[in-house]
Amino acid sequence: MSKRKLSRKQSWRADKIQEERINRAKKKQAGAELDSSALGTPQEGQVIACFGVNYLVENRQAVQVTCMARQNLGKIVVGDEVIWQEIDPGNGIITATQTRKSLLERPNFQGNTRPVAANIDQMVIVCSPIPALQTRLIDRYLVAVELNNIPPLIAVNKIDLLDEAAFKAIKKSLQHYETIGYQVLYFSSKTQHGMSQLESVLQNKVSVLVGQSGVGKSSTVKALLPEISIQIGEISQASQLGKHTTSASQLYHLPTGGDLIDSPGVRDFGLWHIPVSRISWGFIDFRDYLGGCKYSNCTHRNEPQCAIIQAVKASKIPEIRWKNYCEIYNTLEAQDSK
Ligand SMILES: Nc1nc2c(ncn2[C@@H]2O[C@H](COP(=O)(O)OP(=O)(O)OP(=O)(O)O)[C@@H](O)[C@H]2O)c(=O)[nH]1
Ligand SMILES: [Mg+2]
Ligand SMILES: [Zn+2]
Repeated sequence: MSKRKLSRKQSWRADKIQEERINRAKKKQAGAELDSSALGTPQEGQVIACFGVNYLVENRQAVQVTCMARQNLGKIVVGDEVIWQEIDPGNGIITATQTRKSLLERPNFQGNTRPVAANIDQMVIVCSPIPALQTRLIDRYLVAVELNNIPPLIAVNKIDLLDEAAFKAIKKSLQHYETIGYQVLYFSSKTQHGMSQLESVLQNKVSVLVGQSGVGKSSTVKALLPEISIQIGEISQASQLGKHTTSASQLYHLPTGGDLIDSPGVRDFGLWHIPVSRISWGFIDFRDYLGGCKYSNCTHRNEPQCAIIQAVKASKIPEIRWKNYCEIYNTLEAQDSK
């Protein structure tokens, strides 16, 4: 490529960037100042994705528009029902948010909470044999949803990777969750085995897929909606972990009715926003024993005559659940004392 050509291209690009900046600034001003009469009629819509300060909003006719939001509306998330008004075709501004039926939040590093998805009916905790299944992470998610009253279910993907013995071992490690009332599903988004059962529990509900990076959340969405384009990542050969492929949550409509929200994978799920004394309530199998300890302020870790520890010793509660509880408690306690 000649030098002259390159510089023309460069100057064209600089002009383009400048033009985009001016447009963006104009729109930003519009967001802050546009009086309602300059905007289209207010209409209802649902936020289906968020990209920084831009939102993808779908109106009731399933038409998608890119919106900004008026200031002071607070954080808007996927699943939010909003009122928006058109600025010009394809672009609009969110002018109000509707009351949320439910809200999934996660803590940020400053110790505050950050909303993740709104109006969800259930949380699907996706796990897999690779990256390895961690009951520690499952229990953290369960505490969060139990204290938020969002029903969870556990979905084990990639069962095509398991031989009979390995499948039995995974089933055994999750048996207790079924005993205490959680639904556990096994499927493969690759071979489609078990997908119809998953499809039926997702039907007519708004569900969010959560879990470690690389367990196959986006692959599961793709298996249910083959026509969509969605990014699927690889598993690192070295660490056997995912590579954090999905960077923003997105909502998809299921052909069978209901919505499915794909979310970015996590390394861990912090619970710093929850008071330590509430953790035991998040372990639903502990509830029958709470109140039966010798000390009313028992933390159920090492106190004498603790009803939870006794239940563990009597094999009524699996030791791993109690260990995961202690681990969460200790982490939160260490955090609180900082
Ligand atoms: N063998 C097998 N591999 C699968 C299956 N489902 C997904 N994978 C693979 O797992 C890898 C990760 O899949 P993704 O769908 O990107 O995982 P994710 O959970 O969305 O990951 P993040 O977006 O990073 O959170 C890809 O290489 C997929 O091909 C399955 O059922 N069987
Ligand atoms: Mg993904
Ligand atoms: Zn106790």
